[in-house]
Amino acid sequence: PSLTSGQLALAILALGACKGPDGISINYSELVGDLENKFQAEIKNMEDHDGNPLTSYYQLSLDVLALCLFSGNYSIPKVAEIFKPGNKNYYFHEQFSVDTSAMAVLALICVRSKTREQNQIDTKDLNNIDNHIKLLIRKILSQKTKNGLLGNIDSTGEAMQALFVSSNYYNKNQWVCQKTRDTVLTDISQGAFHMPTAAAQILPALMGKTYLDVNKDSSCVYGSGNFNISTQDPISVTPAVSASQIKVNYSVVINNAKDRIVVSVADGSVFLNVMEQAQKENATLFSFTAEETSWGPYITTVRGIKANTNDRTYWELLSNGEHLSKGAGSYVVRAGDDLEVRWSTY
Ligand code: B12
Repeated sequence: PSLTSGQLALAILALGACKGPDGISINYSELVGDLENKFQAEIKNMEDHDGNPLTSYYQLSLDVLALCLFSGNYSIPKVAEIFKPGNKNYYFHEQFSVDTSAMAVLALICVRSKTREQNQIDTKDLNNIDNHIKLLIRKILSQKTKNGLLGNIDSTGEAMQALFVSSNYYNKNQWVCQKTRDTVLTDISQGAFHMPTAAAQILPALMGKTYLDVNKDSSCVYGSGNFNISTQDPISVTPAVSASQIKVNYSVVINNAKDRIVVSVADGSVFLNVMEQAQKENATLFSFTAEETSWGPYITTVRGIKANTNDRTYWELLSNGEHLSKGAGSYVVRAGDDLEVRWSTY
């Protein structure tokens, strides 16, 4: 009961992927039944709260993907309706989320091919789903960077999977897979994927696999010897914290009110260490709580104010006015940084 819909969906996908040759047999029907209920609860929440799911579209996509692969029930017209590319849930602060839409493409491709095989889909829904996929892929490709990344380094693996399974929806010359792959391989040796979740999200694409493969009868271990990405040891996966101290500015911003403090932390510290130090020095202004998640500590409350998916609020992390693409547990701060946690809507 404590799992969110997407966490359960991921667990089902993981169990499916681990079906070894000797076959641990798992009774999926109970798990899939639970997932159906959690997916319904997401839709109900959207109906009651201005289209906001309990979690996120990333998780709804995981739900549909797992239900599709593991023969669960879901309504195809509903899927066609909620996954419209213009939906606000594909955006955070008006920034298109490549991760979210990549996951949606995987789910839609699955629904399309499964139901088509079984002649279960009517032409209107099929056309809608086709159009959604086409538009989402176009938007993902529009987020391609000069060095071939799709969105940022942490969305690239999922976007690669989406592009693998949707090659009928774009022209070959719109994406040079090798360029993307080479940039990812270079970043591996620089420790970009030292977090298990980050590694798990990039690995399938590097193996030429996608989440649509998980219910195939493959063993967990692929043919040995053919997997040799990097022989180099990653350079410094966790930043070395040295004895010397640096000074950084830290502020909590709520609407137009800003409370600022200068704190001293050890060189090599991360954002979270700064928050802890500020809290130690002034618990009234700088108290916070964090929850451990698959990406590390997620800041849930600051000064008792709690993030809430129903009104799309959260604590945004910024440095020198820029939205960070790393979390509080991994962003290494530098002397003089202007760090900020800001009460925001996405
Ligand atoms: C949805 C989402 C959000 C939502 C979360 C609330 C919601 N409505 O669910 C919002 C928009 C609020 C959000 C905020 C942030 N996010 Co975000 N988010 C995602 C996304 C698209 C899906 C997460 C998910 O549902 N996973 C599936 C479920 C089953 O797994 P889960 O572990 O239970 O999911 C929870 C955590 O992932 C947590 N979460 C979401 N984002 C982040 C970021 C960090 C650093 C941490 C520790 C936790 C966390 O919220 C999820 C729901 O509870 C991922 C994309 C991805 N590739 O994973 C990015 C992603 C995880 N987010 C990212 C970032 C950077 C952030 C922010 C730090 C941005 C900022 N500058 O403020 C903040 C977090 C600040 C804080 N308070 O600690 C990066 C992390 C990269 C990294 N190397 O650390 C990702 C990978 C996106 C990307 N490609 O850059 N996020």
